[in-house]
Amino acid sequence: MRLFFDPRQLAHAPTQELHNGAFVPYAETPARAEAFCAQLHAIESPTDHQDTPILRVHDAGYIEYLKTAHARWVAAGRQGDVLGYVWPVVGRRNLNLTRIDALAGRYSMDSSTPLTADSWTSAYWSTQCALSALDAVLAGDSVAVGLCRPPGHHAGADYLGGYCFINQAAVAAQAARDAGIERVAILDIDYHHGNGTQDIFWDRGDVFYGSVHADPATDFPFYWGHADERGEGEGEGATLNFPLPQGTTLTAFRAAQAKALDAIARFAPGLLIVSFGADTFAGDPIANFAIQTHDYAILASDIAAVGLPTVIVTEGGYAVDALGDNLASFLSGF
Ligand code: OKP
Ligand code: ZN
Repeated sequence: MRLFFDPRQLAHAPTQELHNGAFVPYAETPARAEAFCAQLHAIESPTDHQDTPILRVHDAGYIEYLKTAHARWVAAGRQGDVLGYVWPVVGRRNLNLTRIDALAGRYSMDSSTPLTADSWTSAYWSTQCALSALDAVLAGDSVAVGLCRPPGHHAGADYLGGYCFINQAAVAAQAARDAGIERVAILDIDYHHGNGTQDIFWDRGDVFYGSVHADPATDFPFYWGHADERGEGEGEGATLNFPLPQGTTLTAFRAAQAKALDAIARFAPGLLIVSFGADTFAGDPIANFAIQTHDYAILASDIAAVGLPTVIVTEGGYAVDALGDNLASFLSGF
């Protein structure tokens, strides 16, 4: 199984995030990626696919913002990381404003995702890992892994949020479409709903999005991931959400994943992309499910049993000391 990681993914390192009204240490640390790598062998450097596949999914103005936001922040006399504080409420006009604080609101969905001078570089190489894993599978491997950090599933076409800047799963799915695969399915089993991935493919019938996650009535990102969200237009029925209550253990999680996998099998894709988050782990510090380390191998075997060529991209997982074991257990199921 080929695995891809680039050390430039470690550079992005915000110090704090706004959480429940206070600044707390940032949970999505470079140490997470070091934990992946400590446990895995023969990790390869990704191939550089440039910006083109990223721009197939993300808005050009948004990508320009990611590249320049920190320099604009410094030019405005600020210190520390870029963080917005005013958001255009849904329905406000899309004005062509240039002040950094206006842009920070325009291009984000939350206040938990500080942007540093290195965020673009780390997110860029995280995305190249997903694209390189896709290359391996397109060349005939049954499964390959992008060790993606920062993660991606909360990032939409023109917004960052939830520790995410570029949506690796979405960029890989679109690249697979562009390589001639007619239908692509994305299975998202991070603790949090992947609102960005859902938004990107909401009205499309060629990319299926199925997610098992904590009920957004109680958990981030709140405004997406409810069971009645099923896509629209040509995408109607190609989005499926399985929200579960806090405290969920393997049995209920596995049953929900089985429903998502049934729908994926019926969709008959040429490729499966798995957004894997280990924040469903019982010991995760910012999440509330109760999956055990050895459970991940079982969940992965169920996915492998569907028999689809599979690209795995990593999303969340914040119990750093257990992260390597949890990922290794998951990969062992393939
Ligand atoms: C990203 B991924 C925690 C506040 C909530 C956002 C959670 C993003 C999770 N301090 N912050 O889906 O694992
Ligand atoms: Zn998560």
